[in-house]
Amino acid sequence: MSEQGFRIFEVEKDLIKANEELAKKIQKIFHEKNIKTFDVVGAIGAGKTAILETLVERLKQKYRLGLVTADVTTQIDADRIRRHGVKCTQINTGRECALTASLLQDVLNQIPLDEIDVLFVENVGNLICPADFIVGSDKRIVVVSITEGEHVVIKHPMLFKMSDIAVINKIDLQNVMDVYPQKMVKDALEINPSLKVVLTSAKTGEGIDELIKTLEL
Ligand SMILES: Nc1nc2c(ncn2[C@@H]2O[C@H](COP(=O)(O)OP(=O)(O)O)[C@@H](O)[C@H]2O)c(=O)[nH]1
Ligand SMILES: [Mg+2]
Repeated sequence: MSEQGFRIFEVEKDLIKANEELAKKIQKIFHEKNIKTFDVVGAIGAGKTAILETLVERLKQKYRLGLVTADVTTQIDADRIRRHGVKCTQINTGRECALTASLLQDVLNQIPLDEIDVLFVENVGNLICPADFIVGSDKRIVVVSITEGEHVVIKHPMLFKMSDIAVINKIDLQNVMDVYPQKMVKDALEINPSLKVVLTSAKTGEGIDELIKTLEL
C-alpha cells in the first residue's frame, strides 16, 4: 500500500473506532430507558420502509413504537411512517452514505425516549457504507430483495457479517424475476452461520409474522 493509501486507511480505522465508542454510549442510554432497538440496512428500494410500515401496523397496539428514518435529502420515509399514527424522526445525512452514531446522537433529544418500548432506525439506502458504522442498536436487520438479483447477498458479505437478521423481501416477485430465494438464504448462512433469515413480502404480508417472531416482539 502507498504511504497515502496507508494514511487514508488509518484515518478510516480511527473514524470507525470513534463511531463504535459513541454507538456504545447510545446503546447504554437505550438500555437504561428499557428500549429494544433495531437498525435496518439495505439498498434503496429493497423495501425497508415498506417492511417497517407492516411491522408498525401489526405492533403499534402492543408496544409504544418509535422510528427514525435516515435519507440523504428527503422526508418521504418519515411521512410514510407517520401516516400510521406513529412518531418518526427524519435524519437527512446529506453527503454521508451511512447513518453514523454521531448523526443519531444529534437527534436523540427529538426522540421521546421515555415513551418508547421499541425503536426502529432505518439507515440510508446503501449496501456498502453502513457495514462499518454501527449506531447502538441491539440488533441489525439487513433487507435485500428479489429484484436486486440472486447475487446481491454474495456480493455484499460485510453487511451480512455485521447483521443479526437477514430479510429477503419481495418474494411475491420470485417467478417474474426468475430468482431462486433459497440460493440467497444459502449464501447468507455461508457468510454468517448465526444469521436468522426470513423470506417476506411487504406487499402480501407473507413472512411478516415470522419476522416478528424472529425479532422476539
Ligand atoms: N412487489 C413488492 N413490492 C415491494 C415490496 N416491498 C416494497 N415494495 C415496493 O418497492 C418500492 C421500494 O420500497 P421502499 O419501502 O421505499 O424501499 P426502501 O428504499 O428500502 O425503504 C416501493 O414501490 C414498494 O411499494 C414487496 O414485498 N413486494
Ligand atoms: Mg426507505
